[in-house]
Amino acid sequence: MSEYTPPKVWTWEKESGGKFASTNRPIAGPTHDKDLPVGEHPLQLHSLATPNGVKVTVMLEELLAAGHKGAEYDAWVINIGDGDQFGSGFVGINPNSKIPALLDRSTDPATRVFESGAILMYLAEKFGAFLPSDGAARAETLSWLFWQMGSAPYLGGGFGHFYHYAPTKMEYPIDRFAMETKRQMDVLDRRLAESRYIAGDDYTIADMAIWPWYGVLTTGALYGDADTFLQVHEYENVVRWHGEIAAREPVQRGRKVNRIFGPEEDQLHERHDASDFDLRTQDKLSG
Ligand SMILES: N[C@@H](CCC(=O)N[C@@H](CS)C(=O)NCC(=O)O)C(=O)O
Repeated sequence: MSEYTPPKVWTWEKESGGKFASTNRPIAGPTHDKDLPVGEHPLQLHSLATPNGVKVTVMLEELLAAGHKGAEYDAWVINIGDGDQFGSGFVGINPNSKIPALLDRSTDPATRVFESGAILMYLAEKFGAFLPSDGAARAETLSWLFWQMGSAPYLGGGFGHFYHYAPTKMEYPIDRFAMETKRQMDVLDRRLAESRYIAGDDYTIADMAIWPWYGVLTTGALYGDADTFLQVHEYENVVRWHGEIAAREPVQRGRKVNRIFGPEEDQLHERHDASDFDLRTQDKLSG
């Protein structure tokens, strides 16, 4: 690796290269005016089926499957590759310009919620589901929910970025973040050796937050050959837990919402009604 001597003052002079070079900027705020669309349901989700987006669509599908009719929602695509996250309407509901973001129009005025962990908590509290109401069980669930929020940037922004997306491969950051990712997987593996779900006997928002990152990592679907590189099959309890959650029908539905990549039958770009899963996936629309 060639040595880099930082100048006294950092300046934004050139694109850094790599997959996200065109959207990365050192400033916040909107780049263009664009209103968000509004559907007929109280809950308006603006998102994409990345791991952070999938957490919320899985939660909404789980709530609906559990009979919470008030969880009906419209899901709209924010294509982060095209810079939709910098439109004025989206920045209005998430000043941090990242998916997912939710607008709850059942309150007056409407409530905006951003950060996937905050959205999961908001929905869990609104419907009284998937988050124990008090005591040690609630503390355990929130501890693991916030563990995910603090840990996943090392997996995604650290390991995934330098191992898979960075334009040149550098040993130092790959080594550092591979070590941290394996440590985190071991944390989960030991926890899941002692309990069925992350927070105990019950399936909670902690599982929904952690599964799309660390569960899906065991399948080889994240970051090229990362599953082999990190020998993820060794985390047997995480593999067991991943499979159990992957088999849930609401999870299978939630994973398709706002997906604009992968097999056409798994892509439901917008979701406005439960029947959309049968009628409006991309294979049906293009066939
Ligand atoms: N901590 C945030 C992270 C959200 C996040 O990083 N979203 C990514 C996609 S997974 C994004 O919108 N990136 C667009 C960008 O950085 O411009 C959360 O959990 O909601």
